[in-house]
Amino acid sequence: MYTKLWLDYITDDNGTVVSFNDNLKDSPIVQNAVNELKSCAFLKNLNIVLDLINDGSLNDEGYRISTSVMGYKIEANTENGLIFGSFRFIALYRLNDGEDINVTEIPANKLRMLNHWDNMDGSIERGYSGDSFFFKDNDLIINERTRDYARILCSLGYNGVVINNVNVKGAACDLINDRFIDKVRDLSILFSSFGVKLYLSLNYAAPIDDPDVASADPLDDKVIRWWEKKFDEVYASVPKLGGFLVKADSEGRPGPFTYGRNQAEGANMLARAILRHGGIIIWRCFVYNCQQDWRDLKTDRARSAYDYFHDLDGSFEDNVVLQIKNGPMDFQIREPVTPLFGKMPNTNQMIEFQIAQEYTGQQRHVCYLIPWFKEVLEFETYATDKKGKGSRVRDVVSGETYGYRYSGMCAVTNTGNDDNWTGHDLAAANLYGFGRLSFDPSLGSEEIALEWIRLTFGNDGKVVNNILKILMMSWPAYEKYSAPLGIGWMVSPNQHYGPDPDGYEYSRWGTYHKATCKTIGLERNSEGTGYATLYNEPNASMYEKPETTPDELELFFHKLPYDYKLKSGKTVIQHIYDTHFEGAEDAEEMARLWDELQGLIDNDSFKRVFARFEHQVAHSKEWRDVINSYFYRKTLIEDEKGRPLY
Ligand code: GCW
Repeated sequence: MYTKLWLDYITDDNGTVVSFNDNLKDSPIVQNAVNELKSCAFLKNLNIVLDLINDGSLNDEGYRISTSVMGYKIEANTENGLIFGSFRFIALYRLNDGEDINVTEIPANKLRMLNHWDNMDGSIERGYSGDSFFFKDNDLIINERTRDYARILCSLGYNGVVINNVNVKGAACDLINDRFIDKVRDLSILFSSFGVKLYLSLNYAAPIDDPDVASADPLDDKVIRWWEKKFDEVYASVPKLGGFLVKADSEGRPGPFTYGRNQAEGANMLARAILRHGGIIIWRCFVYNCQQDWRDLKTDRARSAYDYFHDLDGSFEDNVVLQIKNGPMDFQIREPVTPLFGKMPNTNQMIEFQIAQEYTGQQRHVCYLIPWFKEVLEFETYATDKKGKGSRVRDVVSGETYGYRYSGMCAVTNTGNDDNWTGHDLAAANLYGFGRLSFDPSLGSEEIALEWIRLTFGNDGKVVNNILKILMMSWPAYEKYSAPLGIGWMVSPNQHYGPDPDGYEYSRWGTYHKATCKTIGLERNSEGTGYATLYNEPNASMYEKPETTPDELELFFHKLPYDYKLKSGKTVIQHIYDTHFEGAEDAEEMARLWDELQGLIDNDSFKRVFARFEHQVAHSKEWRDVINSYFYRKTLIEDEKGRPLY
């Protein structure tokens, strides 16, 4: 039986009385909110009022929670606001031990989404928590677990979910056909009764299979009419559908390039066809040449999203949102921020993160990613032509900088049908944290971690302290023992797990570190590939020279000799040795902190994480040794501290 994560509090009747406006009595959303409040074991004999009001400042999904002698009141402009507020009330009540609660919370981002890479056969691309709980044997499943998942999303304020892989294959093509449409409708109704919109990934090439069309050219009338008719049919059955996510011209997926059209022409064709139904098209910018030759020194994969999209600013329809990965490569442990943020004033954008730990330990290593996401969101883009106040990444993607119509944050999710949902029990902190962060990017990563720990493991001081320490050490530790200084990609090909310094070096993916016996790195400044120049000033100048580039990104931007002195005072090679020894020690320290919790937390959870740490400790040593040996053998430079190298 699967766990209920932080929603593990259901009781038959807690004696709480919930009252609400008469006209809400048939609302499934309010019904779900009331059920939650009345069946939460922590809320004994309370009086709670749910009140629909008209207060412009609360927007569509915000809420106000207040306390008086009469009890508690949750107010919102919409039913969605009421249910988000109800779940939040439960969390706050538990965290504050029943003290007075007086808060007003309004989500900063319009779109707060999870993307599933679930396939209809039940497998999950880059899934590390078992199989899909949406799909099995080419069928769509709706059961108690689906409902619990909707509760989990709602409890964090997520308001959108894409249930199928962006690489749309096989039976998934039928999700918009008669075969599955009734189930898709049922699922959309279930999710919307928890304030969450359902979205699907779509196969851009679908009309090719219709013999009367046999094309996917976005400017072909037949193709246009095919999509119009398709969306009419889909929305007639599934009126609550949010829209579609599209991966086109990427890693073998078809797209407008096949027909000599650009990305805007492709996206707009779909956007116009879906407009009358109120749907949106989320168009991914993960477009790059994946047939590169490692000898080609001109093509730089890091530039590609920018090169394909930047000049199209202003030419996308208003119901298109560009979904852009946080970094220019692909979810590595460290990358600079994608330079498109803050450079497209007239095109809706949202940011895509990955909480599935594809490159960050695959949910076998603990890696709390929220501190990393915070750094990205706080990055100052020095946006040009800004219309609003701020220009940090989080201002851009919240729509503040440019007043985007649609924008926000999404993450490739880390969930599956494992009993604990996320494979590693501590990976649930990323599912929790990403939801909270997309609701309120001003929250601190420690603050979020503390909430999650207390709601999951209780308030014991040692438990809270040790898990907090583990979480906060985990991302830096992983960075220390894996690929150094922003270089990325030193992983086993395809699998992306475990050290393999040359695993991607001579491949077609455009992911090179170019290590020789003298230097490492690829020059990306104005004399190199020019990538650094794509940023607004002063970022472009900062990345232009090694002396001003932050240490942690030094090898992303520059080709440097191993004895180059970093700002830390260490040489590149000594930094590599030191961090790799340290990282493996950190893994041991985290395991030790966990061991201290035996008897203080649920034993099953203790044992599961204990086993993962046994692996992590051993695997971090393997990382340390493989990386250190690689560089020692290349350079023959000894460790200053005399530690053995092989
Ligand atoms: O990092 C790559 C992954 C692919 C993924 C792709 C993408 C869904 O290895 O598995 O495909 O990114 O983001 O589209």
